[in-house]
Amino acid sequence: MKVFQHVTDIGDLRAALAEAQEVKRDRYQWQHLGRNKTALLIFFNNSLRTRLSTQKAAMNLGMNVIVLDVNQGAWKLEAERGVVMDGDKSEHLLEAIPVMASYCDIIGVRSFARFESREDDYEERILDQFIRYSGRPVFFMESATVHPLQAFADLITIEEHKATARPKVVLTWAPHPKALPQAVPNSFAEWMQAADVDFVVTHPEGYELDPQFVGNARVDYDQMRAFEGADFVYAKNWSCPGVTRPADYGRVLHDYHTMMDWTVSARQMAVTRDARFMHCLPVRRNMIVTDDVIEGPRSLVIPEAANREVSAQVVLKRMLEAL
Ligand code: AN0
Ligand code: CP
Repeated sequence: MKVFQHVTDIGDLRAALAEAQEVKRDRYQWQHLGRNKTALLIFFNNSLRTRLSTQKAAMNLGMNVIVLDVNQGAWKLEAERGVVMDGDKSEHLLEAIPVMASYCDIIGVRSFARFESREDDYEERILDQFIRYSGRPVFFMESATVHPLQAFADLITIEEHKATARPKVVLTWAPHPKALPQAVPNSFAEWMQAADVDFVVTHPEGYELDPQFVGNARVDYDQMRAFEGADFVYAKNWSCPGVTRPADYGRVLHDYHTMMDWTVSARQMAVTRDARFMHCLPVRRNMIVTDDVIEGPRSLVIPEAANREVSAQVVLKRMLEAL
C-alpha cells in the first residue's frame, strides 16, 4: 500500500478485518518487519488517540518513530506555490517535504480542514503535496476531508460487537459550539457504504455530506425515525459541507442552543434495538451525548478508541510489506 486515504486503498474488507483480528491475537509477531525502518508522524493539529495509537502500532511492528508537531518548534510552513514569502512562514512545504522524507520510510500526516475555501480543502492540497513530493508511502491521520484510520477502527468495532449479520448503523449529527470538519463523517459514511450494513444518516437540513462519500445512503432529517431499530448509533458533529450552498461551507448553521434536542440521550436510544453508542472522541459531554449514555453499558467509545492501535497496525504492516 502506497497511500491510505480511501476505503478502496485497503482492498477487500473481509481480508482487512481478518488481518485486524490476527493483529489482536498477537500484535508483536511482525517485529522483524519494522526493524531499522522509521515512521514519521507529522501533526499540524492536536491529537491524543491518533498520536498515541499510531506510535504504539509502529512500535508493535518493531519500527522507530519520530513525531513532529509542526506548530511547536518547526518553522511555519507555506503551502502555496508562487507566493512572495515575506510573512510569518519561514519555509516552504516543497523543501520541507523531501527533507522530512529523507529521514524516514513511511509518513503519516494530520492536517485538518482550514475552512478558507471548500475547493482547497476538498482538493486535499496539503496531503497531495506529501504524496507527490515525499517519494514515501503516505497515510492520512485525518486530513481536510477524511479520517480513514478512524473509520477502519470503527468498522472493526462494529464487526466485533454486532449481534445480527447485517446491523442497522445510524450516523447522527449532534450539536457542538464550534465548527468542526467533515472528515470523520465523510470517512465513516464511505466505509459503511462499502461494508455489509444497513446505513442511515440523520442530520438537520443543510448539513448534507458530499456525495463522493455518502453515495446513495438513506438520509432522514427526522432523528427519532432514523434511530428506530438501530443496532449502532454513531454520533458526530460536523459543520456545513457546502454541498447545496458553497457559501455556507464550514459554517455552523444554527445557534447550538436551539439544536440541543439533537444531543443523543436516553430518549432517542429508547427507540433503538438496544443500540451500541459510538463516537470517535474527543467528545463534549451533554452537547453530543449525555453522561448516562456515554457511561452506560451500551457505550463502545473506549474499545473503539483501543481499536485505533489495531487499524494503524494493519495499515503500517501493509506499507512495510510493500516497501
Ligand atoms: C476533530 C474533528 O471533529 O475532526 C477531531 C476528531 C477526531 N475534533 C475536534 O477538533 C474537537
Ligand atoms: N479520534 C481521534 O482521531 O482522536 P485524536 O484527535 O485525539 O487523535
